[in-house]
Amino acid sequence: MRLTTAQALVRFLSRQWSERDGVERRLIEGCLGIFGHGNVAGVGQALAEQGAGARSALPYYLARNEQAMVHTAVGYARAANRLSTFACTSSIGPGATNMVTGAALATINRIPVLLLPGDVFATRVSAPVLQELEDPRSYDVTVNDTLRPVSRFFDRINRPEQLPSALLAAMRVLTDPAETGAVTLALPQDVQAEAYDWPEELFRDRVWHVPRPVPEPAALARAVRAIESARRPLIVAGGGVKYSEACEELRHFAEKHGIPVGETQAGKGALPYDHPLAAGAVGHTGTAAANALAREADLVIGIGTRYTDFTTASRTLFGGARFLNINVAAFDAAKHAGETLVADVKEALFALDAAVGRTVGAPAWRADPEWSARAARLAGEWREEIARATSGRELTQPVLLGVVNDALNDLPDGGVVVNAAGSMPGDLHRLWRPGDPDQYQVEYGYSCMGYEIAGGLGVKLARPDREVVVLVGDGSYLMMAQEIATAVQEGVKLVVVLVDNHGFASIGGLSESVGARRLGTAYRLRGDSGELDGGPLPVDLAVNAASLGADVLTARDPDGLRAALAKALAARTTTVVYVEPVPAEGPPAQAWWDVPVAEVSRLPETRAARERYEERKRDQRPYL
Ligand SMILES: Cc1ncc(C[n+]2csc(CCOP(=O)(O)OP(=O)(O)O)c2C)c(N)n1
Ligand SMILES: [Mg+2]
Repeated sequence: MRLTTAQALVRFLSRQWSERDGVERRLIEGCLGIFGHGNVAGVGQALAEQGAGARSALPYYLARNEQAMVHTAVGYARAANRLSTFACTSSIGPGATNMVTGAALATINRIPVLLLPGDVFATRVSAPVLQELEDPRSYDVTVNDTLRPVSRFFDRINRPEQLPSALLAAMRVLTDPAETGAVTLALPQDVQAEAYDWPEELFRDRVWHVPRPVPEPAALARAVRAIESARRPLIVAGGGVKYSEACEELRHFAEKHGIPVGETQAGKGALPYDHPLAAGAVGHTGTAAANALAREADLVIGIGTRYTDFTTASRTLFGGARFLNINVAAFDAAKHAGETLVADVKEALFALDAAVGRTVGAPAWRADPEWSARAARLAGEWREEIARATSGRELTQPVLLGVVNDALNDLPDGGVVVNAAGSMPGDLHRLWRPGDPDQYQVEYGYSCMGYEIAGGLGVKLARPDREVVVLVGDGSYLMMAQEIATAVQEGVKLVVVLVDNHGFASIGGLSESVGARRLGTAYRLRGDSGELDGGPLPVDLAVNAASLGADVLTARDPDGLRAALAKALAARTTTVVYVEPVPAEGPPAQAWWDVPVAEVSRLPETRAARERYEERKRDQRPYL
């Protein structure tokens, strides 16, 4: 079949399917894109020729910023439990490098996205083409090489003949739960337009079976021994539990053996929040309950977690525990010198269910009953803390989150909450009561300002059946608000709660705690002193949101927020609820986080911060 490379690519992508547990889905749901000379005549022409409307084989979506379109693809893929994603086409040069941040976010969070940056001429006849980076040491270096370290698979298609094998490799990595992340196929602009005679076989429907690897028997036996020799085990549930759709199995396993469960950001919602064994968030942004258990546990069973420094409180949290790590990726399973069980989470829990406590002659194994009872008591106390922190007459941030939480939990569909950076993720981790595992979509692997609205758009594309509420700080909003226009264009309805505290509350607090005087963390005019300490900025974000095509409501107190949310949730079009919360401290951090403080300074507050830092640093230990 004679087609251009780009036409062949588009044709191929529209015929890829993923399958898990017998359910088939489109693997590449559509193509987000911004055109320039590096992709308009190739991929752009190919999309146009196949008819890129909503009902076409590969629907096309115009986004506003290439970074944002990768966020949208991530939001979509994450809400689809990594079984389906989007392709992102960009021009060469800045369009391509704009995707680097999105690619890093995808790869760090282990979320599949397919990136198709244009690239400079393979023939080099017109070099240097507009936007080409010239490296005097080598002509085969291009700006797209910045995508290599943030991609789990990267290839440059310098000849049409290279396309089939690159496509097959790309699909394999996208659908491999252990390897997945950003996958990049860089497409030189001349090659995109070049015709070639492709085998028909390339374009047949292809099903990529997303595997559920089962545990190796010997590793399973070791895991069983580790569990049966523990008295005070604690499960740390990560995103892998949700991606594997193993929340029911987790609940069953925890209940059967009386094991309390702490959750990471990605794993939050794995257990119902009011389950007696749900200790809630664990780590630096964790609950007093989960963290107390973490300090005393003798075995930490990490399930589908990669143990970031927030989870381990920079390796100060888990007291004398040993680790048993259940993970589909050997890399993550091997962390903290743990006993490793490399397997799909659902399969691993299934195998453990059959094996733990079945040793002939031994009584069915359970955690120390006092431990389980203590966990239930602590979890109950934390639920009271949540109720305290989220109620009140003033619209503080915790109260705001409580109001949004209640509004979503009252919906028949449960809704989805989306957030990524600033002071909200920590409060959300500690205080949010997820109605079900699909409700909580906080991106905290890259904690990328600007993800919120663009990612929320992707979540809504994946879950049109649910109301999607995006929580966004003013700092994040100012970095990447423009995808509101994309949501309006697509008729994709979002509710955006814009939390304007006139700067960086999170980093402001952090700055003060490390002796950095809150420099550059409040939005103020440059004042007479020459510092950024003048009056408030005359910037009206509510008007800004309206200018992008959203309906805008303003809320000033908890009742006003309830009313505005009810209206926004009932609306058919994208609605922004603008809020200026009353400054207030949420519950204090229940565990440390390592942010190194200046070792010498003329500032007394820095020296005091350094003293505190050195004290806390003493608790840090490698887990060996
Ligand atoms: C792209 C990016 N740049 C910088 C940071 C570092 N950072 C983390 S939170 C934050 C401030 C966020 O401000 P805002 O969205 O207003 O939330 P707030 O802290 O006020 O709740 C910054 C600068 C980041 N996470 N992402
Ligand atoms: Mg802010």
